[in-house]
Amino acid sequence: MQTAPHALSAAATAIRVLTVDAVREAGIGHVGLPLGCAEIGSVLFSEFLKHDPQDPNWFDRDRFVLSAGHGSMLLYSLLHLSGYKISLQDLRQFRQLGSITPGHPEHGMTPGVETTTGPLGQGIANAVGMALAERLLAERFGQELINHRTYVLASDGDLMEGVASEAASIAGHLKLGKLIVIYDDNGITIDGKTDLSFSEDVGKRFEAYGWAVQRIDGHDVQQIRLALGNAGSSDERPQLIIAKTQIGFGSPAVGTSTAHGHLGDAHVLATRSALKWTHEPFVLLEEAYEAFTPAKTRGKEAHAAWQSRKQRALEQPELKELWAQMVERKLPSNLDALMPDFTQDKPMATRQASGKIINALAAAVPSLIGGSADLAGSNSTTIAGSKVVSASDFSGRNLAFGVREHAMGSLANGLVLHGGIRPYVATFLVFSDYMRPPIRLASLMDQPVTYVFTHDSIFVGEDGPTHQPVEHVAALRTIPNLQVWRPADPRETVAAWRSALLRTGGPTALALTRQTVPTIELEGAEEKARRGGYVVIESDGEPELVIVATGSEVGLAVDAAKALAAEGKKVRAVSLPCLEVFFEQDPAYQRAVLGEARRLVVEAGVQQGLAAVIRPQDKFHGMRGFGASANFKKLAERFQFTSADVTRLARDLLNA
Ligand SMILES: Cc1ncc(C[n+]2csc(CCOP(=O)(O)OP(=O)(O)O)c2C)c(N)n1
Ligand SMILES: [Mg+2]
Repeated sequence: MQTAPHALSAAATAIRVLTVDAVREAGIGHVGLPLGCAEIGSVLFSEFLKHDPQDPNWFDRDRFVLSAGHGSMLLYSLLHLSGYKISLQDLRQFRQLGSITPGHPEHGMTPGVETTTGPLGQGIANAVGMALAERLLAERFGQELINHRTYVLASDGDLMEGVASEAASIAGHLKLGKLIVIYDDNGITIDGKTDLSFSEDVGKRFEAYGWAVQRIDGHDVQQIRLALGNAGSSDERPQLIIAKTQIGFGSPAVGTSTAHGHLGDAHVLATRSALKWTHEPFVLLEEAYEAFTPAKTRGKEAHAAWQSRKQRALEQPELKELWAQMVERKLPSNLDALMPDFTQDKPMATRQASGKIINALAAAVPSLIGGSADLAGSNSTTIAGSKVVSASDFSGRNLAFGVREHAMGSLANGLVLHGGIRPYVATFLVFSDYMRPPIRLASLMDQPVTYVFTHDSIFVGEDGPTHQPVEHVAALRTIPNLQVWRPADPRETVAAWRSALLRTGGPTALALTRQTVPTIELEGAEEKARRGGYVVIESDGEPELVIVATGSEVGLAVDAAKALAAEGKKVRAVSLPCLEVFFEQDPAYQRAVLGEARRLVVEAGVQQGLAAVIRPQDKFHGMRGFGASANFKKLAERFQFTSADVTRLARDLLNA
């Protein structure tokens, strides 16, 4: 249904005045995109977007992602006009402390904001994850329950970023036909015209990825309407609508990079007068709201119809259970019983243990869907007996991301934000840097993504220093709200996976070994590891020295403690698989584990991440530079990570 022309035009004007007034009130912000995309936003929200502003979490709503998060006033204005719980007062509070209208859209802060955007390229890549989630769930629950589109508004900067290319390439490959990206092709970025640095034919590029491409004038409502209608008429390929717009439309700075940010007072006044707007700031006409009234009614009806379809469908007990497990995130009550019992197994690499855990849980945790950036075998991430997801078959649970770590991380955010899926994604730990931006965003958005990072130290071996992480565990530990586990053996790996699955408020990174590690011989090691740190070997009496280690170095600490005990020394060995969890324990427990004696802290990585347990009187033994290309046993000798080395270092410290 078409919105009446006068109402559409009133809506576009309302977006423009709200934007210039809110940015002026804040003294900072971005007007260019909202002024340039006011028609696009109005047509999309009033005529196409399937949503129910009364329930921003309706599961089968269309998703809208403003990938160019700096244009947040466009989104806030549209949400306000559409009837979400964002008042004019909230808009007046744009960018103020504690407001629900922060500088860039933030997930969880504003009703209707699907994901946190601002770092360019992330939003469009998140949207690919959301569109993929839709297909995966539609396959499982049927089109009656899952059938929605994912819309994106992306800018020049978004499409310059490499992650957008990676994500668009996957979207084309998987033929995610319900993904519709509108490209705000205004030819301007902060430094000036895009021809300074950007001259490819974006349309041809996306056509080459397998997308359908349309080109329109982004200020012509009829063209916008036709293009969105076309895009929605076929689900065969993802859709790109290249909309030529004028940044800062209506302001004296139109078409220039000056319009990207905020305008001076004179420009604000000139813009208001060009729009023939004489009302006080934050006063709107009824006509502007009128444009969105039919969409509200449609959304409400569609939502109610969906509710009754859902009720009927979930009368089937299996579907009801699947809905609870996937959409409502219900975990099996016997999670611990499902975990593999490694007590009788021969020693193995922790990546191998992780693979066994994933497979042991797969049947009971259907939301667990994931994969690797072309290293599924090495990362042990494949769910046996399940297919690789492809354009023609979304029933599988193994996602082949190709060699695209950055997009993999961003897609994982889209998958988890969409709901219904507990994604895990994998690569070598050394390449975690390639996906650091989405890891940071998952942490910021409190989203439970699990990262399976294998080959976690120099003991990768012959692939050499390019493949040997030394600073990565430390670097991951710097990200707030990310829990980093470096388990020492299979049972600690169980504790790590258990923690990742039970976590609802943030992501978990698992740093897993390539090489076989000795099994910790301790009753109840898994339960103890759940606290993030525990005593593996207690000394006979008050310890004179405590050896603290993580991951593959715990075995060395154990050997050293035993060897020194034989010499009559009192040495305790402590395993610290997850610092973040350990430091959540009560202080008395932390003190009891770490003790007062001097510490030798051992981890085959750089020192920074362990600073919290290293006091001036303690000693760190780890890596001070990069590794080398050799067999891992030779590397252990070269970098002094043998049991004899750790025993000697401990003895030195005892005698110092
Ligand atoms: C990854 C990343 N790099 C840099 C920035 C800073 N930044 C914000 S907007 C922008 C470019 C603006 O150009 P465009 O994306 O075309 O938006 P427009 O000015 O047209 O609104 C840049 C570099 C950012 N937000 N994210
Ligand atoms: Mg631009």
